[in-house]
Amino acid sequence: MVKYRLIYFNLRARGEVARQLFALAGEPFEDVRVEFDDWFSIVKPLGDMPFDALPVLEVDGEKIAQSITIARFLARTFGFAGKSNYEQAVVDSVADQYSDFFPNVRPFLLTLLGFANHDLDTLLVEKVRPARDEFFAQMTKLLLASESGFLVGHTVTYADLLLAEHVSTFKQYDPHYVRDWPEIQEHWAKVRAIPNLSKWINDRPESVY
Ligand SMILES: N[C@@H](CCC(=O)N[C@@H](CS)C(=O)NCC(=O)O)C(=O)O
Repeated sequence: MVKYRLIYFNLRARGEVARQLFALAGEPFEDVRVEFDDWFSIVKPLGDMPFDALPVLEVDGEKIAQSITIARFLARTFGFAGKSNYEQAVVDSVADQYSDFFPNVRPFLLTLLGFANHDLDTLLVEKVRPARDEFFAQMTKLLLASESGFLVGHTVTYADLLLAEHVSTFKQYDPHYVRDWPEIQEHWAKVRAIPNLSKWINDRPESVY
């Protein structure tokens, strides 16, 4: 049996989609959560992590870095990456689109964690919401064309997890975040209702985001 260790911080952030893929697949994994102090004083100086950042996934001791690459690897391994070669490409394109969108919300998230010092309300109005509108319009187009209610094809993929997890994070701080986006709200509810996932969400450790 393959031994998986996911090494990250006690955050959902860039580690959560990988954890959710394990939950969806019902696959055991070691959920290693490094304290920030230990990361900076002990783990990072060792130089053992491929690009000196987390998350890192160990597969029988072999390391993989980059959160989207980890998610894609697990999704392909467990069957949540799209059913055909074409579907896989579309799923990957959604993940890339999410990566293009993410820098717009990153300062907000860094401020929440205390690693930056911006005014959250200003960021929400001037940066996050305009970027959200563009990204949600793109995702809504996919959902309106979908027969299943998932972004691509007929089953849940890691692209659905990326979108739903983003929505969860920002609903916490902006209760009306999806008010004007009914398809995104419906998609979020559909993804979160998947039994293995909703069990994980209920049982997982608490974290800021
Ligand atoms: N593009 C990378 C970014 C990795 C990254 O920036 N990780 C942050 C936490 S979310 C980190 O390890 N920060 C601590 C450091 O850089 O020392 C990914 O998606 O995995």
